[in-house]
Amino acid sequence: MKATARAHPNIALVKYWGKRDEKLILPHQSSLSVTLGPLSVTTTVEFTGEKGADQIEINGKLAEGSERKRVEEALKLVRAEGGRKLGAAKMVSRGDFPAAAGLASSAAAFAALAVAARAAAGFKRDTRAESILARRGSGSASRSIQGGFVRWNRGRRPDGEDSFGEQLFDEAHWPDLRMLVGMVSREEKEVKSRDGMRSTVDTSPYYPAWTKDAEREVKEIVRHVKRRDLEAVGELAERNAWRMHASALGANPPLCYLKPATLSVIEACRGLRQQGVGVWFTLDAGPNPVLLTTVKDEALAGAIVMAQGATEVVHCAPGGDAQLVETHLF
Ligand code: 2P0
Repeated sequence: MKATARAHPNIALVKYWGKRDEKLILPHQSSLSVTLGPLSVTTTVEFTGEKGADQIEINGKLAEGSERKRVEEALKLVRAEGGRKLGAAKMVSRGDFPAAAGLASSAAAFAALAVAARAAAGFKRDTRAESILARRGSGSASRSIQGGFVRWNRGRRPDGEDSFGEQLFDEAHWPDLRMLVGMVSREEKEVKSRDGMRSTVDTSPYYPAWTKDAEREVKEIVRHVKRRDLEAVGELAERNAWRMHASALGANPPLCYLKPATLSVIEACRGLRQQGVGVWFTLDAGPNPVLLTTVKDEALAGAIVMAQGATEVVHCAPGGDAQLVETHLF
């Protein structure tokens, strides 16, 4: 009745920004991401068989408010499938990277929770069911069940059963690809992704334009990733990130996730490219740029981010699948 899982976060190259169903977390568009190894979240879940409230601890603190509610909802879904006899759950989760700093910690967290909770309830591994459960916690988590390059299919069904992450290429497909997260800010962002995307859908006149290109862009990036064409991937990822941020800037009130240092890094990237260095950027809903490069140019790309005022650069490579591990957190 106890299981522990570890999952990596992911960074989208063609992004998800906006829900067509808030409760089931169904997106307006498909998206494609690469898994960020070695960063990870580890989660242990035990179903105690007893009555009472779930006990939920995240990064050393008892979870409260909306964070607690989201975990409770996910556990409830597992109980609905596995039966009431499972009882209350105890969950302890720990990440090895800063939460809410623009890195999608919720993606790794809900992916690890989905794998651990289903295993603790006695289910065999099933990446589709795990991805759907993870999605109910946080949309991007549907892309962290499998490693490498994962497409979250938009799906058409109102019940969301066709909206899950699907691995297209595993982590061995492009082992020298590097994603460098430039920590230009460690502050929690003022507007969380969930609220930001809702406001963009509801108030930005640019939102329909943003969704219009999405399915085509996913198809296009799959072709570029297949050929391991960094220039084509980089150009498309940059354009897609700018358009996502443009749709958010068009919201009322406007949503600007960028800081001056974000733009400095972006400018520096462009400068490096003019000197023949292969480096592009993408951005999540936060100020920390993620540079896309390869081993060859990794050191130079990292140095330029530090020179623009980053406090740290986190070096990532394509990571593997979410896995069950033997060492429990309690
Ligand atoms: C993505 N982001 O595709 C996009 C790009 C941020 C910018 O998915 O409301 O934490 O829990 O589904 O998944 C972050 O949003 O939002 C995100 P919910 P989530 O990675």
